Amino acid sequence: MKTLSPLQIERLKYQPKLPDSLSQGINFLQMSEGAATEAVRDKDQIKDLFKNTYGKPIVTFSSSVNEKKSDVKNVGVILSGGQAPGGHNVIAGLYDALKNANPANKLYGFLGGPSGIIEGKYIEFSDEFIDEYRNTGGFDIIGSGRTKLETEEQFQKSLEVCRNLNISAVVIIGGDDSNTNAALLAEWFVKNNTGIQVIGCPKTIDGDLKNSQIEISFGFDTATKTYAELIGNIQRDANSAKKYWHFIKIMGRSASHVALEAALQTQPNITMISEEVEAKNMSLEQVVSYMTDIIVKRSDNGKNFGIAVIPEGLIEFIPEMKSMISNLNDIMADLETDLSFVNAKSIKEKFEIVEKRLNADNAKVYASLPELIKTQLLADRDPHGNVQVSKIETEKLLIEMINERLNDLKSKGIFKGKFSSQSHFFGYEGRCAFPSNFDADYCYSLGYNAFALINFGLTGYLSSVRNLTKPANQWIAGGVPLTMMMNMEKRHGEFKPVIQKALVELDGPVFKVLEKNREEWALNDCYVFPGAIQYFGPSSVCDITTQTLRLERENSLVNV
Ligand code: FBP
Repeated sequence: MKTLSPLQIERLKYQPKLPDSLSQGINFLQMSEGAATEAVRDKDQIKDLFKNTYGKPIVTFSSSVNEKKSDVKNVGVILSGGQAPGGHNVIAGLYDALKNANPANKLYGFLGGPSGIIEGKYIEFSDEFIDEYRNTGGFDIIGSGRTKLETEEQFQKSLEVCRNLNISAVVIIGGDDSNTNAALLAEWFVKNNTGIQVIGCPKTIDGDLKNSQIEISFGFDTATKTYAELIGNIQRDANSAKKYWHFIKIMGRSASHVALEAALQTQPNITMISEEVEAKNMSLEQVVSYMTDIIVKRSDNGKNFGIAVIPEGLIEFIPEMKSMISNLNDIMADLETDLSFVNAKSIKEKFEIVEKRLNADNAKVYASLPELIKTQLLADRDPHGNVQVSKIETEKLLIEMINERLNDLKSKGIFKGKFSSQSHFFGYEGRCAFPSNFDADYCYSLGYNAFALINFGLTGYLSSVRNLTKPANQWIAGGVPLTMMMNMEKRHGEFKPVIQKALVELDGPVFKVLEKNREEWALNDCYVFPGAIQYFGPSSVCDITTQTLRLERENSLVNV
């Protein structure tokens, strides 16, 4: 028998909130359509690749007094990519909507991510099964995976599996790469007249799947609050012991939204933002100088301690590293099958092979790195051809380089203090936390809304719930065509259609808060201690959104 924690028992009873438009029931909805849409970039190429699903309008739902009955439907759902708090509630919302539309409808969950639909591994959901997972973190309800859906053979197999189960719609819950899969599958299903619809749901703690219609991806709220709690705790420890510099790397594969949000919530002494490093063309040496300078100044004020927040993706945004990693990604695609590399007798031999293949400038950068980092850079790429930045210990690289720099300054009599460091990586700690009230409500609404999109016969759409800084009943439910978010990018050495990532905007309101305050935060101790996420209690504590969402919505010109 499973033992449940007291919090889990209480959370199972929580009834997530829905927008008013959806709460009248799934059969009492009407849909309004906006104008035709265009891809965010590379319009002609995207239009050509998505002949059947390109250019569809944005849609919005409102409640209706007229009942819209629909045929019995079987739907399949896939959790794809990294875990994000609230995934279980997306499935619960989808299930409740589907059963609300017609109790004879069925929901199947494909196991282990997109590979589940190819291999025909699935379960059928029941009330009892779903009820065990309501408002819980994790993706363990059906598991997740990072298999890329892109080949004709994979599409054919998916079709066979859907036909066997009489599935007429598939919901893919994922980030930018997973929703690229959703767009490709939707297009293929239409092109081949299968009658099977595909709907995406915006998931990722990284917060980089957003635009005017997708205000935030789910999981960002809970994950950033979890990291902010941990950073706050470490700040209190640092401020008590006054003996360590803590270097904290925070998850977020490319964009720095997670690090930025956690920094606004806690006000650490140093926050690096990858997008700024790239825009200012800062070299690794300059990044080290910037951080060392703050450490020396604090030490001059008698403070040999502090907190530095480093986004996980930083290494890929330092221009010389970016160029080297991109060159490395291309050659790794070949080296994975090159026997001289695969069977190399030592790691040093692998370094030599890589340095010979990289162009001269990139080889120099690669050769200058510590062995630990050189080895980590050779780790397997993810199925989308990306280097796995979570495996690169940038925080340790920076500590090593700063230490060297401080020793040099010490020998010249410039640095007179002490430097003792601790390194941390906060990532997996936040991805499966109990969803905050915001994520519990948002995810449930996204899932519920996904079925509304299915019921109106749409395909190639992302479930969209907007107006998120308002109470949930005022949220706006609808759908955004996936092709609207796409552009062409290089993957595995080839240009492919992908959903564009939303990076931190340096002229945006969120970054501006950091920019305005960071000098003060660097030298004075302005630490904020957010504490743990609260699920029960005053709304001023339990229902606050992230600062990112609040600042972006306050400054948004989009009229919702
Ligand atoms: P998604 O984009 O799939 O949501 O995953 C994001 C993420 O959590 C990143 O922040 C991190 O770099 C990566 O997943 C880690 O992946 P893995 O779980 O495969 O180690």
